[in-house]
Amino acid sequence: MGFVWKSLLSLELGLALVSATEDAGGSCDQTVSNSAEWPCPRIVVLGSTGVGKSTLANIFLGRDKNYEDEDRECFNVGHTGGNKGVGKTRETCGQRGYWFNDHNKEFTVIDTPGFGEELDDEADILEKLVNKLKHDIKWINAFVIVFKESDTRVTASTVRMISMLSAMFGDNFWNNVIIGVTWWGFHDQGVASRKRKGVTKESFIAQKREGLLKAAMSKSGNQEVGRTISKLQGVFIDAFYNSTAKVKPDDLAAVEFQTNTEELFNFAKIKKPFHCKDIKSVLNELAKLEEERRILEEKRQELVRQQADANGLLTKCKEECDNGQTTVQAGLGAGMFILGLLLGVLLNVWYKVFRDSREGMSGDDTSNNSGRASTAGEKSEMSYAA
Ligand SMILES: Nc1nc2c(ncn2[C@@H]2O[C@H](COP(=O)(O)OP(=O)(O)O)[C@@H](O)[C@H]2O)c(=O)[nH]1
Ligand SMILES: [Mg+2]
Repeated sequence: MGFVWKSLLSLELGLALVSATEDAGGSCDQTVSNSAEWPCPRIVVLGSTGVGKSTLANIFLGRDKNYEDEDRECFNVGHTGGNKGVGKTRETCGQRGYWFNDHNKEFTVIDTPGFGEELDDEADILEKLVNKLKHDIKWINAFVIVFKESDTRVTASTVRMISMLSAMFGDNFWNNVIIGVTWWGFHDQGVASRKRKGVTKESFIAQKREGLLKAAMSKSGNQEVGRTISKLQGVFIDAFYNSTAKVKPDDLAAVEFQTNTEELFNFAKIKKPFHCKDIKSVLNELAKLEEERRILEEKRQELVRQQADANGLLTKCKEECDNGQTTVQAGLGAGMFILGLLLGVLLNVWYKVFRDSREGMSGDDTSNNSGRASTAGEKSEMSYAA
């Protein structure tokens, strides 16, 4: 009897544990039909070009970070896709392997192109991605949306990418999303540089959640999606960290590398696989985005035109003002000259009149003076006479 109770109790505990784990039945559960081909957990790396998706995929597989695949574009770091520029992987490919070469941890990683950047062949790239996920891989445990440490804001290309992801995968996709941060060095220099800038893991993830939330909510009115995004987990991985080097136990870089990569693997392992069957073609979304882009471009051009007009008016006005100033200055100069002349003439005339009148007066004065002299002469003569 006691044995039965114990068994029931452990069964109950087991069930309680299963229901406590939100995504019980993660990894390859019985619904996954192609686990022999693509072992679980399955991890897709998504993100803009150059953030380090292929590098991450390679190090997860225990390959060199600069691994080169001769046969295909994916997994080549900084790959030149055709003749269209560096870092433009245009294919989506899966690769089965062992997590950091640990043969107890089989898994699949899917490397994707960096979309969301208005490439001329974007529609083609996206259709390939959709087809690969929908018809070949079919079930995914984790979508890692990758950002670089230096991505201090959520760029237009990221918003574009999220819009497309939301449209393609639908609301449930967000349950399998984790934020992956690359270039996040834990060496002294990296730590000091972030400290100087006031950037912490928490502030970085909060900012990314906010950006993703805005972009996703512009496509979905589902409040549950909002709640999921605002709780998205983040892992910080420096792909350039040498995980094979011998390390001291208190080495921050080693501890962080170990913890974060483990966290990602466990996230993928416990997540109920997302079935890619409902993933929609993105051609409609692309057309919509293209239309939005065209309208924005028109507005931009109109603004540029208005600015050019305003600049023209300003220049013209300035010229006229300058000309006006010159005319006024010239007028003033001429006026002053004429005034000077007039004054000169007037002074001259006044001087002449003054001199003439003085001269006239001096003539009278002489006679007066002689008169006064004769009076004095008369007086002396009179006194002598007296
Ligand atoms: N320092 C540093 N460089 C990285 C890191 N991850 C990737 N890179 C470099 O970033 C460039 C682009 O990487 P890649 O994996 O091709 O980016 P993708 O376009 O997202 O696949 C390459 O030159 C990589 O060597 C990282 O964690 N730290
Ligand atoms: Mg790549």
